[in-house]
Amino acid sequence: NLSLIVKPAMREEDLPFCPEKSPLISGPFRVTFPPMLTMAEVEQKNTFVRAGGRYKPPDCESTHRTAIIIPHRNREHHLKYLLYFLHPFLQRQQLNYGIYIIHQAGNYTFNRAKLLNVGFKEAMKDEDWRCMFYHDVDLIPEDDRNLYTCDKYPKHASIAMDKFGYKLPYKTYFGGVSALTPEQYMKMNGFPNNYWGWGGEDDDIAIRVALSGMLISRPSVQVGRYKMIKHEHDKGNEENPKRFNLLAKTRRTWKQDGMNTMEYEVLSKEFRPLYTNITVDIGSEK
Ligand code: UD2
Ligand code: MN
Repeated sequence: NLSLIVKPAMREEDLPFCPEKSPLISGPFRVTFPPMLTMAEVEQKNTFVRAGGRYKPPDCESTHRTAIIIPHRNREHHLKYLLYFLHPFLQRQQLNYGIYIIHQAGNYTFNRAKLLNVGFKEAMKDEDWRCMFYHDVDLIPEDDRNLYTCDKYPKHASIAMDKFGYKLPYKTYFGGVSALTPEQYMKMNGFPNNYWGWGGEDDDIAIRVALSGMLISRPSVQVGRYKMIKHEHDKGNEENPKRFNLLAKTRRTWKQDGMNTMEYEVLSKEFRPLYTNITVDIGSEK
């Protein structure tokens, strides 16, 4: 009887769980930018990544499902370098992950926080993600002990950046890279939709965390290290002069503005080799 000796192919459910601490993690690594790198080369280095930028460890079942949400417009050059470092970084952590680029359509003033809201909602339609990383396109982690998993409280991960001398610029700083579970995100009604242009939205998010009764979790300064790719202020993302007024009102407005009120239209969703690209019309300031 052949069925006794022919071993059925290994099914996914048969994989053992990955160990609590990944054996592939090695700590700090050097971040330098190969000058001639092309997206095609980054793709060739990452043939294990499935369409839409999805990955699962081949030999064990990950206990983590993390989506990376990246607000984007006109930064393809940075995106290429981020993907070059981030895919291997996440794979060394043995995560089940997906990378989403939320691309703002049109030329109207940029709105980072609203794009992050769209990213949350659209990514959750794909899969029951347990953790979302909200990630600037130009920040490269420098230590793979900086785990891309969620904590008991909303996590601010980019606490030590080269541009701020590898320390926090101020105590409640929440910009750059942060991570929330869907429950934490819903508890604070997501992020504000009304910060058009540069600045303030990260402080608003930190205020929402506090107003909804949560604390901020952080990795250690040795581990939460990032390099920011140098850049000028973008056209279409000028400093938002209204940010101070808006921040003064967050306490009164957070329940009426956020996850429960965002309006947008998805123009396209493409499963590219190293990421899912969602192009969205988020409208303009009312
Ligand atoms: C800081 C914060 C950032 C955000 C911003 C104020 C750091 C490292 N980050 O970033 O989280 O709070 O201040 O809004 O301190 N983007 C585009 N195209 C554009 C404009 C912005 O893709 O035309 C995206 C991109 O992902 C970028 C992010 O928005 O990394 C933040 O914009 P930035 O890098 O110009 O601002 P920066 O470095 O002052
Ligand atoms: Mn930046």
